[in-house]
Amino acid sequence: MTRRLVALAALVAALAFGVSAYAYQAEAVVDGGTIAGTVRYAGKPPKPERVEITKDIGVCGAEPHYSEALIVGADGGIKYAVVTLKDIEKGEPIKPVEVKFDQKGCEYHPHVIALPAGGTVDIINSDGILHNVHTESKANPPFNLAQPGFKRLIRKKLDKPDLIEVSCDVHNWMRGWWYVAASPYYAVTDAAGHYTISNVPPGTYTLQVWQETLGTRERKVDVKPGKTVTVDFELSAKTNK
Ligand SMILES: [Cu+2]
Repeated sequence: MTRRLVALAALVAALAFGVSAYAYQAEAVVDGGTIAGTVRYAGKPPKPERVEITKDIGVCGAEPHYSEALIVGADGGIKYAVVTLKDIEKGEPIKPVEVKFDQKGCEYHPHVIALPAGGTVDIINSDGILHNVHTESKANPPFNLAQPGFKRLIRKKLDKPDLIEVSCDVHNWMRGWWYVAASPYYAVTDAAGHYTISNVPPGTYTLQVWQETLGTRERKVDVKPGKTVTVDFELSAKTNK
């Protein structure tokens, strides 16, 4: 491909993922504000589905497994949704973050991680048996790496914003997600569905929530100097887009 075509392909990939084509710029944040809220499931939450363990029962079957694709708490809060400021152009610098992604009991812990572009994932094998780490990335190079029991750590740096599904070809029930954000303004919801994004430069932005089975949803948010603004999301299968 010519250089122009490569650049065009990168732009198309960026637009497809929903990030803007401009580069994020670091600048000192004066009188930043906070965005906080809850991501909830609208309606009656589905029952967690039991996952059948068919292999390496001694290690993988020690605890019962349930699908983590949609975890709804007692008050409707959704765990593992990712909230980002989609169109922020400037703000606090991106730090070289390292995030742990552990394979334990033949499950990923945690099920969803988020990190900024340029961050590193520490892929840990706590099980001492063979796993393989198979990524379906779009902007970053995909990989499919065996991680035998003796290989405790694989480190992978992710340079570009991306949304990456991770699976294991040895244990076909293992599923996880890596959300690589374009800025340091991102959060993963906790078990109650709460998130907080702080030190945001005052201004108006598009706040996006993503959940692996319910899709994405956006809200405009106006961040005032030194204040906290509350933005809640209600997601259902119907809000999927
Ligand atoms: Cu595995």
